[in-house]
Amino acid sequence: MQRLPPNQRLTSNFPVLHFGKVPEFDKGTWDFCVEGLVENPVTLSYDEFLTLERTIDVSDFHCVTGWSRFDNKWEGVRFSDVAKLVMPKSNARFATIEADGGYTTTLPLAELMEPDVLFAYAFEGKPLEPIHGGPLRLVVPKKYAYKCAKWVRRVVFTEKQELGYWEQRGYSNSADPWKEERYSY
Ligand SMILES: Nc1nc2c(c(=O)[nH]1)N[C@H]1C(S)=C(S)[C@@H](COP(=O)(O)O)O[C@H]1N2
Ligand SMILES: [Mo]
Repeated sequence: MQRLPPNQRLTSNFPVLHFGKVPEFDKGTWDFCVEGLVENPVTLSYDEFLTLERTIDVSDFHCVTGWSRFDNKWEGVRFSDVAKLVMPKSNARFATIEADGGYTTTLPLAELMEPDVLFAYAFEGKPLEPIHGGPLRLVVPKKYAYKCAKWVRRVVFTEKQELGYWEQRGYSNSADPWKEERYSY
């Protein structure tokens, strides 16, 4: 199978793409909250987050503007391991991921539970740089990268799907690069 999705071009550098400015990271006040339709909502400090089971996954990254980057080594915590901790209620179907600075994205839990979906705090063996989403970003390899929110602070489990920042602005909600789902019309 062709590894590069349709109409993408390969890049070997790592472009930086986001709106707004890179948030300051203060380890003393930073927290990660998981709430909504869960039995056991949690708020974790950065050090507490680091105690969760660690996973390394190498994956490809596809931006909807047309660049792709292969073999990115991410290290962090699987979404599914976070879900195990909070125990989603039976009516939870989606999650809204919220970042510092107001960026949001959402996905069905069925897709977030894939083993390659991580909340990543390290990249290529080093702490994730702030411009690439440090201290913590979501990585969803099977979707266009606007689903990969940088500077994640909060996850809310929901019954209905909300629309994320780009998804409200005409980008596809399903965002599958192999089907070239770039726009919502
Ligand atoms: N918080 C936040 N996360 C974001 C974005 C953003 O604007 N704000 N842009 C998304 C888009 S469109 C892309 S392509 C990737 C880019 O990640 P990079 O800057 O690490 O290459 O971040 C995604 N995550
Ligand atoms: Mo993007």
